[in-house]
Amino acid sequence: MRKRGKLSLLVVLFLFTTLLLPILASAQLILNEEKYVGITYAWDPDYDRYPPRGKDLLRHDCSVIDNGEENTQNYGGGCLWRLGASIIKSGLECDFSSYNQPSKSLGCWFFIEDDDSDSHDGGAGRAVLEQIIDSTTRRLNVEGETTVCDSAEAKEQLEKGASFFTNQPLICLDDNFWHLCNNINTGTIIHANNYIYNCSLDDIGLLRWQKLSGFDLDHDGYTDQMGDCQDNTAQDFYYCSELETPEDCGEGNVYNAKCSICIHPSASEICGDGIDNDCDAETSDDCHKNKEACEESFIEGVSVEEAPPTEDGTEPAPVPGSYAYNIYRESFSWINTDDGGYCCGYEGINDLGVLKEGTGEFSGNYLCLNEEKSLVGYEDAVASVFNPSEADPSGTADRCLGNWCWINAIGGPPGGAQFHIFTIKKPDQQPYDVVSNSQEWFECNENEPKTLVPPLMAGAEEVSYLELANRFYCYQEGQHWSWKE
Ligand SMILES: [Ca+2]
Ligand SMILES: [Ca+2]
Ligand SMILES: [Ca+2]
Ligand SMILES: [Ca+2]
Repeated sequence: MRKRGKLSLLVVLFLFTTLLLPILASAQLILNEEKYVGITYAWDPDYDRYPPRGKDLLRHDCSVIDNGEENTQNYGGGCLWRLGASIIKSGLECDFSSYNQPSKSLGCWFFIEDDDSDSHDGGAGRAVLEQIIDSTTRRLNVEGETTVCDSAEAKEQLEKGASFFTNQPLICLDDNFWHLCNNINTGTIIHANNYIYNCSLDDIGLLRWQKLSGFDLDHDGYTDQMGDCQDNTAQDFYYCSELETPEDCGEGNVYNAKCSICIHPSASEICGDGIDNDCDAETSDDCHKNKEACEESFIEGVSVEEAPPTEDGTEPAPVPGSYAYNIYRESFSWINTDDGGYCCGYEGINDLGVLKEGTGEFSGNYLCLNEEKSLVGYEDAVASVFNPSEADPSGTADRCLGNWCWINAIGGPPGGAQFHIFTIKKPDQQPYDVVSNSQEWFECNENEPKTLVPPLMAGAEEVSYLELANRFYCYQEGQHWSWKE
């Protein structure tokens, strides 16, 4: 690797780690991890605390409190059990020890402790999937068998469905855990029954698990109604089931990109795989119509400050920056053309010797070459065209990324390609030469004129281009169409 290449790689790495990672991170889906294996709700019927409606569930962690002690201190309250917590309490007649793991059937454990003066008794049941307990009065819905110890009240509560209340909502998910929405984890999402629930504040400032409209069958965080253009996992390849979250897809992983969980509006476009990876037709899957994907370069995001104002006056959403990729995971060289552009090198060996007219900032007549000498013959004196200067105010520079280069006929700095012969050596094909008359490239083959077309510009710095052009003759030399001086 050349020194300049190393330096620019370091610069890119520096930018990536310091500036870009936070931008990328904001695009990621944040799953709610605040989860509990069970809820205990305690009350004391002897003290007329039944039913406990209207009392907030206490959200302290039962797992860190001595067995049995918490309930006598928290009549009418409750607490949350972490996975694997010790929940065998002295005085309980039933064995609740297996309840420190999530249920094997869909649903989440809910305990009711009848905390009266005789003994710690109570019962356990399984709340249904999508059961929510929050500041709205909702009935507890228990499915299947309940386990009850010496407490008709607990049984009644579990089976008839009592109402409970909390300002920090809990919801029972597909993973059979209760997930907590609080002030710290607003913005997190979770899946239940292929719906998305979002922990957020409602319009009167109460925390809610809010159900988003539409389905999210592939669990990528986007419902069909939020712009997921591929949500149907039924068409997925077998290996896609190993991907649990969109982060598992990996940046620019061409193999995983075919899975529906990796196809959504925050995904990066990978040109050439036949998939609209980011559900946006503007970022083309055609590598000759997608500059960033051709070059594998970073697309700048839009900050809140830069974002255009919204119609309804709400805060505009920032657009995170992202990379674009191509299926070969290689950087190719790009120019704009009248029909969009062309990605030199994307077609592999077929791109050797491709000629295109660049437009706009890429104006000029360009030849697509690879610096590999087994593919392109050239003199060492002109090797610098494969390592062009980065800053070229004239806009006529040669353009290289990786081994592939667009070489401008005008001859970009420092040496310039004009009047130098390049031999296109495609495997299994007759080699031929290409030379620039300082304006345009000319191939030497049976269809081309025998002498080089003189350029319109007579010359520069006491060099006569006309004279130079006149020196070149095209003829067949054995199996090689050659320009000769
Ligand atoms: Ca989806
Ligand atoms: Ca999807
Ligand atoms: Ca694509
Ligand atoms: Ca796209």
